[in-house]
Amino acid sequence: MLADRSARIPKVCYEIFVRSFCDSNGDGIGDLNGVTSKLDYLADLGIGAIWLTPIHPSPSYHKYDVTDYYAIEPEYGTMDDFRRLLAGAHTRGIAVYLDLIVNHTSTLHPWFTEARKSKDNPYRHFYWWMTQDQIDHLGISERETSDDSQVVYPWHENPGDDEKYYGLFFKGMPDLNYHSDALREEIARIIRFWLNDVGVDGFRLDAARHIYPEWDKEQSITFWDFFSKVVEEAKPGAFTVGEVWAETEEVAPYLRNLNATFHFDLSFALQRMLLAGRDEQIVDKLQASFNLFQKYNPLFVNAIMLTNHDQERIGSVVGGNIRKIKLAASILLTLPGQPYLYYGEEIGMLGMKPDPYIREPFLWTPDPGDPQLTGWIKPEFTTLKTVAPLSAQTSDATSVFNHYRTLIHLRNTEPALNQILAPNLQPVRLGDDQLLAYFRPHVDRSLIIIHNLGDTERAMTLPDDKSLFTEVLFSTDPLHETTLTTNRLSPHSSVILAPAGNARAVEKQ
Ligand SMILES: [Ca+2]
Ligand SMILES: [Ca+2]
Repeated sequence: MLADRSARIPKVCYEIFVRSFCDSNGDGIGDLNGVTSKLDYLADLGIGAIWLTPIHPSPSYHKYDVTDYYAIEPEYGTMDDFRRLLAGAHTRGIAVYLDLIVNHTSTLHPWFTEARKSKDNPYRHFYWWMTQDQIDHLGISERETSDDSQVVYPWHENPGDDEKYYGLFFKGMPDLNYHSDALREEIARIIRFWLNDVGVDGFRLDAARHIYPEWDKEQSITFWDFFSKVVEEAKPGAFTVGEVWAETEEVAPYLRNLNATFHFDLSFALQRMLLAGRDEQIVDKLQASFNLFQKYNPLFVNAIMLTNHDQERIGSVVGGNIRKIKLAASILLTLPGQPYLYYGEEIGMLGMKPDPYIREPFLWTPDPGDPQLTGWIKPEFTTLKTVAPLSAQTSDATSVFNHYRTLIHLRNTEPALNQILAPNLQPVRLGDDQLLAYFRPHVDRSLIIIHNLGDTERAMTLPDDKSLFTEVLFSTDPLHETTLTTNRLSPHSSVILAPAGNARAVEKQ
């Protein structure tokens, strides 16, 4: 039964920041028809699902402040364009997840423009309102900053009003108040519209841990009882993946109602390990996480990523070092769970904060006048001087792109690698913290994966019970092409080993 359920869960996902991905009409802004034109590309890469950052009408460039949940942002296209995208994706076996922002709206959303008019407006209770006295009495005028919000003063003036409204992320993003049943009914309608009338496959859920404010925090977990019930009734099997940007212990309870949560602790641990060249007992930590997640949901999906649109790009984290960029991919794509690639990772895109510069245009070709190239921002990090465009990488067997592509296809075809439910992962103890080694047991064929995280060659000796794992299924180390011929592993190299007597795929370096 686990295998049946697993088969329906997309294996490798791809996050698209729509504005920066591909332009179809020459206005320099990435759009839905641009995404549709790249579905063959994504299918060839081996992608099973795409997560589109918000596509609803919004005054901001990132569109995380929605003004209409039933429409498409005109800069990105029309509802017909979206339906074509969806149909094209489904034809290719690619699921589509919509980024749904239910924590807050734009101040320009009609609910808020109504709510701010007066205390007796029917939409007033869709948001949080308090007088300064009430705020002071509860001691909630200031908050401690968190990874996902640097805001200290979350209460904002509504001119001419003695009550302030609560906006955790920004004064232009008032938080919705789910004590209102009328609001819950509106959200349920929106869910049903996208799942049933339009036909999306699931949602990526923004700010899932902030649905209720900090003083009502427990209710942020129970909110998802309501949400998942609506989803399940509307479209059984629709997928939900939540952004719970917090430590693993705080993330776990959200899995009671969400299929998946992003593993931020893992993302940061991988980044630290790549920088330090040392393992942090990550396999033991993952096993502990899985045990915890399992208590809340035996069918939990661990959504793993190197970075996303809110984090500095992995390429820049490792200083643009191509070997480390490949090593990062080798680790991500051999761990259990459902990996999410952030668009452009597969060509080694670079980017550091502020946010717009971790969301730069995808480089399709070396032509600065390429009509597909988005131009809403002048890139600072990913330029033709620093990153080889996709068209140059496809024909280069040693490129970052072909590294990703080979690994994704290996993951898609190797049951031990693509197991998502009941993650199969055990440590392989090699007694050297510069080596990261793990075992992926599977009835079809078990695999051992070994990475050298550091910049010196290391010796390795497999434990006695793993000594038959000498067939090289995949390697970035020229020392190991088809069989484990020496017990050395080159700097920043990875090998995937199968029991002797199996077929193999070897990557050129
Ligand atoms: Ca456009
Ligand atoms: Ca909230």
